[in-house]
Amino acid sequence: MAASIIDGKLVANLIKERVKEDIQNWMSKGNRAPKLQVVLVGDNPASYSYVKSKTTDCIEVGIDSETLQLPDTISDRELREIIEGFNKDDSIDGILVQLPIPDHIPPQAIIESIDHRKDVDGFHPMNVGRMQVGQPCFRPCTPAGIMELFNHYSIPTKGKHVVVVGASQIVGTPTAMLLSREKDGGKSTVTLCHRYTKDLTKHTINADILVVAVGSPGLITGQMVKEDVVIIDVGINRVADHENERGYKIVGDVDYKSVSEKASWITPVPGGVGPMTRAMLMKNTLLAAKKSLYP
Ligand code: BQF
Repeated sequence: MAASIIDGKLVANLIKERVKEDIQNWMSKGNRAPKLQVVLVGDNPASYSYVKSKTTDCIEVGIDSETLQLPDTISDRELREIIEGFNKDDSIDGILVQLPIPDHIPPQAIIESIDHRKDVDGFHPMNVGRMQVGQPCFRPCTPAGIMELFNHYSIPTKGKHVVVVGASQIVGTPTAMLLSREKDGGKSTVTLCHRYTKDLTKHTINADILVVAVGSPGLITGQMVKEDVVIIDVGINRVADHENERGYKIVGDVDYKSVSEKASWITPVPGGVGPMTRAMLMKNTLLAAKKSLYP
């Protein structure tokens, strides 16, 4: 049986539509528009295009946004001073530093310099810690988007065996956390695999739900999964494709052809998890403006 498609683009549009209505409602009560301050350091073309798409989303839903572009020669201290200025600026609700940042700047110090009440990416230790203990917090956008997909398609997670491949701070680890949690979580049994995992198939073959976020094109093949598995493919990889006019195409970490023959549900790449990440940023920015998480 061929897998049903988890249409992230469609669900993201629904979420953005809801955020847009919420913002109109919020503003009709005399509040100003939410504002997102984006910081882009250096000239990584992928980062530039991610920022561009986020600011387009802002316009679509009615969030004011400003992007500060900084040279990659900026120092760690200068960048932190700029962020501290944004922390103090009452006209700014959310602050987003587009990652990755240049190698000479330690990202953790930058993340921690953002006021956790404006941390719409949900990477600040205050938000990470509060998420673990089930307190209101900004949830990181990709894991939160994945949870929304299960919710929208009524895909049960309770008591399921979820295998997460990739233990990154931004995707794998918080996804495993949210899925394993009882309160507002997936209530799943979670296995978290990473680069040191021996015999990956031994784990993936047991997954009821498989989340893959490693950045390795086609890593997961049909032989590595069981029949009716639910596949969440977070990978975004550029591979050469001469049939495409750009000379490349974007593929996930899952070999779509062989895996979709066995899966019950699968996220496509593009158009699966990626659009959800963007939609959840809009949701977090509205939450930041309402100051409901941290009154
Ligand atoms: C899609 C990101 C790696 C490193 C830094 C839609 C996005 C991607 C794909 C997107 C990502 C990945 C973002 C699709 C934001 C997700 O249709 O498949 C949207 O914009 N993303 C980012 O800001 O920084 C990254 C991945």
